Amino acid sequence: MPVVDVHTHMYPPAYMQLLRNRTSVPYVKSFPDDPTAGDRLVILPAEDTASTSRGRPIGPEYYDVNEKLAFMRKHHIDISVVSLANPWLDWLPSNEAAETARQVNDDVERMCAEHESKLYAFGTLPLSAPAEQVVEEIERLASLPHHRGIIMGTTGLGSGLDDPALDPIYAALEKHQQLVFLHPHYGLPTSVYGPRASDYGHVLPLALGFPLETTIAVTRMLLSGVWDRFPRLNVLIAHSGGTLPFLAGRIESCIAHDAHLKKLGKLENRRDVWSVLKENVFLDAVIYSEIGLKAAIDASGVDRLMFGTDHPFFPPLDESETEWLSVKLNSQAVQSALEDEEKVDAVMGGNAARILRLPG
Ligand code: 5CU
Repeated sequence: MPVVDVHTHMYPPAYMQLLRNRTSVPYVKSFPDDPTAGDRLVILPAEDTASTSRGRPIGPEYYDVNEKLAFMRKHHIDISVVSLANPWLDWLPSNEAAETARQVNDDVERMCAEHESKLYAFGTLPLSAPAEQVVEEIERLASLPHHRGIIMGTTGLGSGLDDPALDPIYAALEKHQQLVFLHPHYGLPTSVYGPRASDYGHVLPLALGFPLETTIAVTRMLLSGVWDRFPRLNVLIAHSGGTLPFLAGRIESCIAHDAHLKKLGKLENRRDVWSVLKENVFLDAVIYSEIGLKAAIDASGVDRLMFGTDHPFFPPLDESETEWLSVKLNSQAVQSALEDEEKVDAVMGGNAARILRLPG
């Protein structure tokens, strides 16, 4: 059974150039006040401040395919399904988005073809472009031999994933059976982290902002009836579903007790969160502990869970460490949550091979 990493990012060369040409988030640059820090990648809304949390170091592990392959060898990963890292193309002017998406997706398709049977990809969409152009790229991606779906964030066309203007895009994704890898980026408003937020590095936005952003986005999709209108739309939710497996019961209870929804007749004939979790949702196993992973397994089923690393994010702070702690925590969580070797193999790669049509 292959070991497959479904949550692993890159910034292909065409995208790196765009980041290097920019001076506002997202951008890559070195800072004259800290010449020893080298190039820094500044992508998160909360990290563009002159503090210890200003971006993170960026090196070839973010853009060089040889670094990806070396990481895979070191961690015994046979196949990686790479995706563009956040914030994707969300920030591009509308008139540049479609052409840039084609260039980035073609760069990645070429890279996968050069490493046959080792690299596959989730494509990226020009979400700031008109919906017809987004649909065109979905159709084009469906014909690229190494692409297995698309990655996107939680903002959709600018108003979130419950926006009815997304319906043609959901329809195209459903029609072409393109799996949506849903990934956070924006977190929560920085005010919730308080006046001492910069004392705490990136912990609050990454540990809590990311998963809550994802949970809110998926709940809005559910409340707006996306899965009632598109019952075959499949979503791979990052970080084991944010907090969705843990909060699903509370979400359902709040819906069942909501007088406003009842008055609008929205409590009848709707798909509940449990059925969506078991029929439309896939979860990665990027949660770093057995407890969170067990909740994900209980919510969606062991056959819908897929191993991931989040490489190149979360590298070891001590460069002498060879095996990455972040990877070890995720693979140990799979082992201890499941014990049964067949199920472990399924989560580590068998499920991904089946779901994403990868060499088994
Ligand atoms: O460390 C981070 O900021 C990130 C990020 O931005 N995106 C991601 O996928 N993981 C970690």
